[in-house]
Amino acid sequence: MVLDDLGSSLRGTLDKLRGKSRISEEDVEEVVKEIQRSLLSADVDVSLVMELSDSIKSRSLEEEPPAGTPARDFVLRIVYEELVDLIGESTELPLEEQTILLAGLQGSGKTTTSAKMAWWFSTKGLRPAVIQTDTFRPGAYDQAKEMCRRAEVDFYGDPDCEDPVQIAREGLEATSEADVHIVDTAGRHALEEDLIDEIEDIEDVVDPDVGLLVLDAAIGQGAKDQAQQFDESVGIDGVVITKLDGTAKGGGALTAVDQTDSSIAFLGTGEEVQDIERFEPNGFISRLLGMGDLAQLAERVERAMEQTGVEEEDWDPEDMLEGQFTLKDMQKQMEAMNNMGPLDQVLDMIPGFGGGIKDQLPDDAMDVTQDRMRTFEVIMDSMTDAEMEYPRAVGASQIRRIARGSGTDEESVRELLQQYKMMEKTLKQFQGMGSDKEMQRMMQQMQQQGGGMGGGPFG
Ligand SMILES: Nc1nc2c(ncn2[C@@H]2O[C@H](COP(=O)(O)OP(=O)(O)O)[C@@H](O)[C@H]2O)c(=O)[nH]1
Ligand SMILES: [Mg+2]
Repeated sequence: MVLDDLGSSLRGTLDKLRGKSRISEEDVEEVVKEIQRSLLSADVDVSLVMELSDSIKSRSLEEEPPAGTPARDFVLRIVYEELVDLIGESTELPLEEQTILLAGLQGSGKTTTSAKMAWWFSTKGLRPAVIQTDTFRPGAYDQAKEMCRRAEVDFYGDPDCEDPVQIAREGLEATSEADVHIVDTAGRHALEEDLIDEIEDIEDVVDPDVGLLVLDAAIGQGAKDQAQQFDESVGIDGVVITKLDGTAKGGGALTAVDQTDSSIAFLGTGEEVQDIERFEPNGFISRLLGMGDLAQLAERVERAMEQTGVEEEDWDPEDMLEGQFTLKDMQKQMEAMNNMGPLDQVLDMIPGFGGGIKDQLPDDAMDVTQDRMRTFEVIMDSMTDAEMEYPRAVGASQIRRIARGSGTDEESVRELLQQYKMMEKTLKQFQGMGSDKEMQRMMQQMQQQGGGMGGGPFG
C-alpha cells in the first residue's frame, strides 16, 4: 500500500502524544521528522516533503486546538488535512457519454485498467466498450479480449490489422452503441519517439474527452518526466495508480500528480477486473493513517451482497444483533466477506482496525483465516438445515458424520462450532461494529467538522 510505512510510523509517533493536552515544540519536531523520513523513503520529491512538513509544523504550533481536543487528535487532524490537500481532488469523471484514452509505459497496467474501468462504468449503469489498439505487444489482443469477457463489457480489437490508428477509427464505429469508449494503447519500455508519435496519431482520431496516464505504484522519481512528456503530447487530465496491492511505495506517482497539476482518477488494487477503486482523497488518507474508510467499505459490502445474492429481506443484520444468529447467517457472512476481496484490504477500511491492530498480527494471520474460512464452507455444505439452524444441538455422532461427509476431521467441525459460539456471544455483547471507541469518537468529530468521510454501515 502506498506510504504504508508512513501510516504505521506516524501512528507510533502520535501515540507518544496520547494523554497530553498540549503539545510542545519538541513533540511537533519529532512528528514532523517522522513524516519527512517516511515520505522521503517512499520516493516523494524532496521539495514537496519540505513544503508539507513546514505547514504541518507551523499549523500545529500556531493554531489553537478546539477546547477539549487531545494533542494527538489535533496533530493527526492537521496531518490528515495537509495530506488531503497535497493529493487534491480526484479527477472529474461525470457519469455520461465520453471517450477516454489511456497512455503509459509497457507493463504499467493500461490493458488491465481499461477492462477494470469499463467494469466500473458498467456498475454505474453506463454501457462501456474497450477498444484495444496495441499492435506492438504480441498477445495484447487476446489479453484485452479475455479481460473484457470477464468484465462482461463490449470489446473491439483486430488481431490482423497492424495500424493502431485504423483500429481506433474502426473500433469507435463498431462500438457506437456504447456510452463510454475506453481506448487502450500500446506502450514501450521507455519513452521513445515512435511511441509518442503513435499515441499522438491515435489521439487525433479518437479526440478523447479525458486522457489518463497509467502509472505503476512502483515507479520512482522517473514518474515526473513521464508525466510531463505524456502531458505535452496528448494532455493528461488524470492519473491511474496501479499495483497498490503490492509493496510499492507510490511516492513517485504522487509527486508526478502534484508536479503536472493533474489528479488521481482511479487506484488499481489487484489483477482481477473488480480490483479498482475510484480515488477519493478523504478515504484514501484516512486509510493511510489507520482511520478506516467507511465510504469504500460500504461500497464493497454492497457489491459483495449483490454478488452473494443476499436479499435484504432474508438476511437482516438487525436480526443477528437480536440474538437469532444461526450458522446460516455465518455462512452468508463468510460468503460476503469472500466477495469483498482480500481480508487485509477490507480490514484497512474499518476504523480502528486498519494499521494499529493489523500491524500487530503475524504476517500469515490473514492467510490462515482465509484457509479456515474455506474449510468451514466445505463443512457447512455437509450439514443439514436443522443443524445449521440449531448448531448448539449438534452432538458427537453428528460431528463424526459431518466430518466424514465433508472429507475433513472432527477437530475442524468442532472448531467451526466453537467459532459460531464465539460470534454469537460477541454479537450479543456488542450493538454494532467497531470496538475501538476512541477511533469512533474521532471519526465522529471529523465528520462534524466537515472531514467528509461519509456515513457507513456502522455509522
Ligand atoms: N497486482 C496487480 N497487478 C496488476 C495491477 N494492474 C495490472 N497488473 C498486472 O501487471 C501486468 C501488466 O499489466 P498490463 O495491463 O498488461 O499492462 P500494459 O502493458 O500497460 O497494458 C499484468 O500482469 C497485470 O496483471 C494491479 O493493480 N495489481
Ligand atoms: Mg497493454
